[in-house]
Amino acid sequence: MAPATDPSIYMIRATCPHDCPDTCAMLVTVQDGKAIKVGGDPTHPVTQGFLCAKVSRYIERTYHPDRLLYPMRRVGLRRSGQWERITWDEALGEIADKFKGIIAEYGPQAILPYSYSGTLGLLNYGSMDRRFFHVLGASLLDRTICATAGSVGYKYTVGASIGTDPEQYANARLILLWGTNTLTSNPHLWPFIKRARAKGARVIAIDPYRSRTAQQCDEHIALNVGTDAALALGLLHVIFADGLEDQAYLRDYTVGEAELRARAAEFPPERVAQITGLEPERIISLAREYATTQPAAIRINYGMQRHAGGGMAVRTVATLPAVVGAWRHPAGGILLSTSGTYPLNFSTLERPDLIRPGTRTINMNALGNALTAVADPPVKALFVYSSNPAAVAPDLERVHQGLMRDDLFVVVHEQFPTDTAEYADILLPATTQLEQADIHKAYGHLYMSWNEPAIAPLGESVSNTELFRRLAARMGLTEPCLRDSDDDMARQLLASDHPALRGITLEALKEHGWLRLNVPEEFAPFAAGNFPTPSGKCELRSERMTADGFDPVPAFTPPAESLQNAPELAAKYPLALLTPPAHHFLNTTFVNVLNRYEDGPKLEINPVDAVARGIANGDMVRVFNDRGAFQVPASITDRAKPGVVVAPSIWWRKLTPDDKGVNHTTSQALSDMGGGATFYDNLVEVAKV
Ligand SMILES: Nc1nc2c(c(=O)[nH]1)N[C@H]1C(S)=C(S)[C@@H](COP(=O)(O)OP(=O)(O)OC[C@H]3O[C@@H](n4cnc5c(=O)[nH]c(N)nc54)[C@H](O)[C@@H]3O)O[C@H]1N2
Ligand SMILES: Nc1nc2c(c(=O)[nH]1)N[C@H]1C(S)=C(S)[C@@H](COP(=O)(O)OP(=O)(O)OC[C@H]3O[C@@H](n4cnc5c(=O)[nH]c(N)nc54)[C@H](O)[C@@H]3O)O[C@H]1N2
Ligand SMILES: [Mo]
Repeated sequence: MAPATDPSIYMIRATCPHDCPDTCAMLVTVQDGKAIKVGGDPTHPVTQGFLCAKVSRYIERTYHPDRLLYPMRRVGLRRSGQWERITWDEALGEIADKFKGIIAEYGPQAILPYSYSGTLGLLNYGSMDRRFFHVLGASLLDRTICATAGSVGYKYTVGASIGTDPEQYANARLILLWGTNTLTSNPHLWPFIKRARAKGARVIAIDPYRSRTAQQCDEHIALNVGTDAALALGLLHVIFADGLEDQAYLRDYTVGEAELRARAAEFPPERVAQITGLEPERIISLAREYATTQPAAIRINYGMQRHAGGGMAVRTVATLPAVVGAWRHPAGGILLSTSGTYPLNFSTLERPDLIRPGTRTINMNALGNALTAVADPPVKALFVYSSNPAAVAPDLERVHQGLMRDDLFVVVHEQFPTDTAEYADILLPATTQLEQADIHKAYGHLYMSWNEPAIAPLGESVSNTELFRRLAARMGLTEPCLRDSDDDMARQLLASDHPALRGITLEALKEHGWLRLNVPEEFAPFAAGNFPTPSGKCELRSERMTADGFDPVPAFTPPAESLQNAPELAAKYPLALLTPPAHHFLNTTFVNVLNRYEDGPKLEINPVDAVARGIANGDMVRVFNDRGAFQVPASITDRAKPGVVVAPSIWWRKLTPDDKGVNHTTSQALSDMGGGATFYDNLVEVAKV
């Protein structure tokens, strides 16, 4: 960009890398080689000139005194915090030697990469690392910790992660924020919701917890945890019973109407009221309001799918817009994620063709088992980057046992001394977004963007792509794609004849910073059918589901840990624990930098449940089940309804009272679809310490 009047001050176009639907376009002011300010790009239609409460403090994070700046080798006992600084040459040499030894003795599958969403930049999220581990022959990691249950469920109904353009929410007349805390986890959608409201739209939150978002809505429907599919079937029951469905849309653009009608008939309001804990009258009135207010837009996100029945819940809720014909309108329909709108060339980026046939896959949610119970071969080396599994993975007691194994070689590539970094044998310094190049798509809008490095890497930190280029060279791997530059890989990713990418070249992105996909301004993807399903229609009945062993018709699956499915467990552990993100944290990112804005780890508990246990506000409580326990102060509030306790998350263990986290109680059990995590399907008991 053009320099400002003082030539030592200039602005760089960057992109927020964090795991959030908003993927903001940022402007970074640099003076004498130092970043001094970050702001939201005022010209970007979704960023609209503001950054969230976290990323607006990105300068503080970048230059934080705790940044890891040099490679280090563990010298004391694991977790003793004793390190010695080593050179990159020594670090790479030691990793290469260890890997070669493990491969010789156990084969390459004894090496497990573990990464997730420290950055969503497409190069640093997954490119050179994937190529490196594929060529090596390492075990594959199934990256299922966040979104797979919902994505798979949504695809059965709609065909791909394509939905309502978030900018169109401004024109909706009714908005259901269903299992999503928009103000915290998707804040750049809120201005569009506010515009809709200014024009008279009503906004309803459907969430067991009175979240920050639910507090701001016109109405909050506090259903029981994990009962969304039952509510959706109840709404469908009323819609069909009252004849409020869009018959032409159903006839022309769906398959399975008869089966869906039959299923919905099994869910009269009285039954649904029992399951969801809502009044039958409210179920009836919500159904009528939804079916008769057009355009009606539903925003789901990933909250409702962190349950055993999460895939089916999303699949079921996603049938609603077709039944009432909401897809006819650009501002109607449903949005889970816009990911599927981007026709990017991921196979040239990640090179799955380099995977050796028969290579095993390890589900990242089962890390605890993988490190303690898997043989043939056992995991002998764990390489963690862009993730903090010692805090974010479920069943942390098992994860801890695994990470403490003397015979496990642990490498961690990090920006900060996280809980996971403490287990490392070799700790490598990672650049932040201001120090690395990347290319971005979004999962909550329709723009691509470029991230130009604003400053030189601090200390000796390197990006993920550079790390794996260096390691590949050091290990003597000769596959040519292991030498590609970041620009090479960005070009490979964009190489596509698809009309949506027309004009979106690396050069154009570097020049303009961000560009909208070539989709219509008034994007209404399914106004006239064209669902990317096998039938080309919205699949109310799905043959693919039958083939995959599921009920082909929308259904309600109660939580695995519920009175209905596990009465003995529910008697022992009667409280459902939810652990959604705290406002100033991004999973565990920012926790060390911004915890002063949160009032400490805590457990929100309803007065009814607190009194029954003799717990007063501020008392230290122990939250526990058979998997583990953690201690936090109790915060008595009716934001958590009776039977539900809420621990805003995810605190660094080292900042909690007992070095334990919420995930000491969560389970490695997987969701019905996609091998997803079940963080919110978690029964506990609470006692005063
Ligand atoms: N500030 C901030 N923003 C973030 C994140 C963050 O950590 N911090 N994380 C990012 C990531 S990785 C993701 S995946 C997204 C997640 O963002 P969201 O999809 O919004 O998901 P969660 O915050 O997990 O949960 C949202 C809400 O779902 C509710 N919920 C839990 N169980 C149920 C249920 O059974 N039914 C219903 N209807 N609601 C339920 C919770 O009470 C919570 O208020 O946000 C992203 N944005
Ligand atoms: N109980 C409970 N557990 C949960 C959730 C929940 O709601 N409740 N949410 C789940 C969800 S939705 C998700 S997505 C996962 C998220 O889990 P993770 O993907 O592990 O996300 P973070 O905790 O943010 O940790 C990312 C780490 O990557 C580092 N990092 C950032 N950028 C880079 C980079 O460019 N290179 C390298 N090498 N490192 C980098 C950051 O410093 C940070 O420590 O957690 C899951 N765990
Ligand atoms: Mo996530």
